[in-house]
Amino acid sequence: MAGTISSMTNTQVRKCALITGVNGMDGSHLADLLLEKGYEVYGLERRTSKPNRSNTAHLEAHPNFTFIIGDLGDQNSLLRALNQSEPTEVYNLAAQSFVGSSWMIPEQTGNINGLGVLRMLEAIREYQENTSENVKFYQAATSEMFGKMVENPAKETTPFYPRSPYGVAKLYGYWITKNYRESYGMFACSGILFNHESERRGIEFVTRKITDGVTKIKLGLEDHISLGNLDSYRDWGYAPDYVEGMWLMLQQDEPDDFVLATGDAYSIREFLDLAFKEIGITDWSDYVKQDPRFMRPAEVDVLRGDATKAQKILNWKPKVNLAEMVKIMVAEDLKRNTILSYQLSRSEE
Ligand code: G4F
Repeated sequence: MAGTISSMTNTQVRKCALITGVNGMDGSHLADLLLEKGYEVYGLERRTSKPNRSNTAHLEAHPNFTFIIGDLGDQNSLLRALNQSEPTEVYNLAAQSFVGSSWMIPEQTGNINGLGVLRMLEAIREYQENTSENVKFYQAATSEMFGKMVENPAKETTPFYPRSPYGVAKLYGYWITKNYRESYGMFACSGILFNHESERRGIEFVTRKITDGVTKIKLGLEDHISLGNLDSYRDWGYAPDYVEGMWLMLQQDEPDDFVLATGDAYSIREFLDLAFKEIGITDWSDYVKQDPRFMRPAEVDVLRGDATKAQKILNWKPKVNLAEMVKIMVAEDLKRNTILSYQLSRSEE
């Protein structure tokens, strides 16, 4: 049974969120935001021998935050999580989130990113039937569904053309969310988010790989960064701005789908320019090697979004621009890698 926030009065509406994928970049930023807003927050994490809580360690002692074990691959665990947390809002952010790996594990990607959404929707449907409670549902859809970009910039009405098993699976998640909204009247929304990054981004993604790499080069820990295609373009925003958009979608009177994007696309080369500039290097050609291992069987060359609808209806706008975000990410990686460098030098003494 869910607890109550001690400061809640009888007239206040209970605000309680269940976040799947809470240990990821978006999940952890969203948990921070909702706790600040006075929510009770439950974070679903998979059972592993050692959970990766590098983004959520600071929440362990928070009085209004609770971890729950569960898995999008296990229907009963989702219903149990709903019964335990009694949420008013569910944010489904758990996924096999790395596009590059989706060619190696296409079946698992389809199972979690596609059928996992169905399992959560079914669990919510059953929970609502059993309790007569209404639960609002957010599905983390993605600009990867646009893939080959039939229209540039892409908006909510742009036809989809996914280019990876990841994008195809996410498209199922998007459509099943829409279908449950239309079939059962559920308050279910998809946020079609273009790339968004932060200092909490996993190291396998290109932005964080670069900011981590340049700081290691500065500290003499590495002499180059190995990358794949440098000529793709992405519309990169700052993740804390984007989780606010997720929350706004669930505060509307009617459920709907929204694109969140900055409207500007930059190449990997331009990202490299900005990151190397932060450590005082203008010509990075000697520090970057192209490695075929990081090339993809099918590439999404350009992603650029049009968030006019979100701006009009949600009053949502990104606050942090790319150069500011790169500055934040490089500064954080520099701090972390300076500690690492110190620890390495101590262990060698
Ligand atoms: O950072 P990436 O791996 O992100 P990608 O594939 O755009 O996916 C991210 O954004 C999606 C939203 O559009 C999300 F749905 C998804 O979950 C994830 O958050 O790659 C960005 C670009 C690609 O074109 C890739 O080919 O960078 C290129 N790239 C070049 N070298 C590299 C590398 N990507 C990675 N991960 N590693 C490289 O060494």
